[in-house]
Amino acid sequence: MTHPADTHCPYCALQCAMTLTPTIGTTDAAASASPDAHVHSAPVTVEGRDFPTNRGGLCKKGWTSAELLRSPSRLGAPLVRGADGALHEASWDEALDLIATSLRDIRSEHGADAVGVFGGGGLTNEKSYLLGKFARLALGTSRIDYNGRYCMSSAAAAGNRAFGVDRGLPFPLEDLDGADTILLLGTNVAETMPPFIGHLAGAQAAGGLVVVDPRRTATARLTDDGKGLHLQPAPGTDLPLLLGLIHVVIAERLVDLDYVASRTVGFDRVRRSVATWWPERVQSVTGVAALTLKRLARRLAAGGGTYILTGRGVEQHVDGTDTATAAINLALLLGLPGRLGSGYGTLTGQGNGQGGREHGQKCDQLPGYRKIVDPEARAHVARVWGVDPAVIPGPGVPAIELLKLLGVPDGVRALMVHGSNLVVSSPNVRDVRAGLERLDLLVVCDFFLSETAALADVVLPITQWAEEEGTMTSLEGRVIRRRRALTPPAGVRDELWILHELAERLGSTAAFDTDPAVVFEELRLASEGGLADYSGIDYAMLDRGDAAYWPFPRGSRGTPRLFADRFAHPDGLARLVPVTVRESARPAPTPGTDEITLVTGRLLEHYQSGAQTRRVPELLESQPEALASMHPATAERLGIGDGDEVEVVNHRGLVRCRARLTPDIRPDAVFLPFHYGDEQAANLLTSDEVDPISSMPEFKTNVVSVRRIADAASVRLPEETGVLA
Ligand SMILES: Nc1nc2c(c(=O)[nH]1)N[C@H]1C(S)=C(S)[C@@H](COP(=O)(O)OP(=O)(O)OC[C@H]3O[C@@H](n4cnc5c(=O)[nH]c(N)nc54)[C@H](O)[C@@H]3O)O[C@H]1N2
Ligand SMILES: Nc1nc2c(c(=O)[nH]1)N[C@H]1C(S)=C(S)[C@@H](COP(=O)(O)OP(=O)(O)OC[C@H]3O[C@@H](n4cnc5c(=O)[nH]c(N)nc54)[C@H](O)[C@@H]3O)O[C@H]1N2
Ligand code: SF4
Ligand SMILES: [Mo]
Repeated sequence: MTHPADTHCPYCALQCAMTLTPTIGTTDAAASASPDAHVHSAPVTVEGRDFPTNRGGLCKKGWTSAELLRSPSRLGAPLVRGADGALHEASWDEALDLIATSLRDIRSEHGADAVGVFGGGGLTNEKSYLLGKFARLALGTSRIDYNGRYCMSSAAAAGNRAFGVDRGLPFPLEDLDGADTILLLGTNVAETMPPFIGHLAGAQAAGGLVVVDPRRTATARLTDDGKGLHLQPAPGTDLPLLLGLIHVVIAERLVDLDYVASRTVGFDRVRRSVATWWPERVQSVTGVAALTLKRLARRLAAGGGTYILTGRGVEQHVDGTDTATAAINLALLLGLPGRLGSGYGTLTGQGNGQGGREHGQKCDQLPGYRKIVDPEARAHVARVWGVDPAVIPGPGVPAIELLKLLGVPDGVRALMVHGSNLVVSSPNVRDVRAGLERLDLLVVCDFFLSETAALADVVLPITQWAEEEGTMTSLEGRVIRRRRALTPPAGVRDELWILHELAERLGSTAAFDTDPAVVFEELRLASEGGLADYSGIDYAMLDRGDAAYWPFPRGSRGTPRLFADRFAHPDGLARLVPVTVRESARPAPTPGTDEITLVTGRLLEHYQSGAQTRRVPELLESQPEALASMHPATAERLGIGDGDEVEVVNHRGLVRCRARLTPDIRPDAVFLPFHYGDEQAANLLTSDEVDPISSMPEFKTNVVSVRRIADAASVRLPEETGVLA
């Protein structure tokens, strides 16, 4: 293949459009001649392409994404753990036969539910759909869930509860351009989706950009002109903050009463539930001044186009669903959802974080965002699959519960991992690692020997984005095409082919096609009539570049904007759901001790567990290690200097890293990115307590102590030692 391919970035949900042009032949010579060979070794060049989400722009990760195609650490053959305990290269037949034999043995000895599947929000729609079908039919297990549980589950639960449907942005991203006011709750888009900030420019110019984050992030700094607002509440206090905003909106009669009466139910109960959250009380809990709260409420109600958007900062908590619900209540009382030029949304994270949560990777779900317990849904999907509905297992368990079942009696004996480096990205990873080590069989499909793959019994090397066809659904709910630009290396395989081969070896009679176009045709049928209906979408229309927003029933033109006339509940009305602060839900630092709150999140240069971006030299060089960001006042109190080696520690674990002092974080918090593995994994410290509604773990606020490592001088870099001397 030598012609350019129009596709999208392999990483986040913004799905920036890019053109890949194969350079094989020319770059080989260039690479060997260059002293800086790795920079030129990508077999395709990457160019940003004009598209509504990115308008030609890409971030550093997108620009460098093609380097991984020929990374020296890319896996080129299946690996099987030998009697010596090490991984050795094997043929595809050997590896697949071994997996199928072990799975059959485990199933006959312990039952079908002894096999678990862990999927990912980075998989194409075709892969996620087929993986869900593979679990239910080829393995016969109910135990499938995925890493979107760590990502979108709280926002999804809140959206389903309020609106009856979960599409992250129920409007095209470009709608934000005309906004007067945008409230960003716990999202740092300037680092997590850099081209996104182009859509904030209008609100910024109008003085209406409001960022709520305990850190003064790159996004918060967009308000530095003094016209916008940065609210820096205590970590984990967004729920009281939002209840306070609702209190002011009601007290100052800013509620859109016509909208509330005609489009919602539940106002009275919400009104009662916020009665005691007067601004001064909110100030004492959150640290945000009562006057600021009032000013913000008035601005949000002022009209002229207001959007409220949430990110992981408010959602990844044990009360994340309720916090997202409070944000939705605020939006509904102001009459925003469904009104042209205003709205509420959540920013989906992973490349296919939206489509990946619609077609059956969730433990309680069938394709088309159908409920696995719904007899009609089962009958419909069973018809498409050509099976008796009774053979489709019932609901399984969400990710954290699945991981707690690893290697325990009556639990899971074998796990297949597709698209997650879960031993770095799950909460409380020490326990997760122990669980993976107890398994009889761990199979990981990946391009690299990630920290999780390194623990596997069998590792299967797969094609990367530029080598495969498929579809993704972006944060806008828009279905787009991933196109193949390159022939994959000889030793790797497409994941659809792997599922097909395994299903065959397991004796499944259901269809597991290897052609993504055929799988998509089946997905269309399976999703037909569901909430996430793709039945009217086909590859030809996507190849033309048509904007395909779901629901897209056959014969329709799709739905760029939801909720204009009705919400997705049977009566068409949105639900205002009263939520309350559960004081005991979150462990807080013990007063009088050195404990502070650990906040975790992302850096611009790295993606997720870092399995990919830590293998891109340019990205690794600019962020080579985890740094614990602390306020200088806190550091001084603890006797910690900039660059000192520290231990961040709690009863779960310990992270060794260096301190970075910055006034941009609250003095009661320390920030760690979660992009690093082994002893720098932030998730050694995070709790696997979950939100009771969404099963989202508490990633964002945990209690830790930070200590200077006494002999820090011996580990300082030479030049720094010089400065100190
Ligand atoms: N560079 C980069 N970009 C990415 C990713 C990546 O790994 N790296 N991952 C993608 C994915 S999967 C996702 S989900 C998105 C996530 O995108 P974001 O939601 O923007 O990312 P985070 O950094 O996890 O969290 C956002 C902010 O929440 C703040 N925060 C922490 N605790 C609290 C709190 O209690 N309240 C409030 N209000 N804020 C809090 C943090 O300080 C942080 O700045 O990014 C996507 N894009
Ligand atoms: N402390 C803390 N922890 C967090 C978060 C946080 O904010 N704080 N955020 C959470 C969030 S929002 C998320 S989304 C998770 C993400 O965390 P992970 O689930 O670990 O996601 P990735 O690091 O993207 O891992 C994806 C793996 O699959 C591989 N891969 C990529 N594409 C494919 C594919 O098509 N098929 C297969 N088989 N493999 C593929 C990659 O090489 C990589 O090894 O982390 C969560 N963990
Ligand atoms: S913002 Fe997201 S989609 Fe765009 S280039 Fe960066 S990682 Fe890729
Ligand atoms: Mo995510």
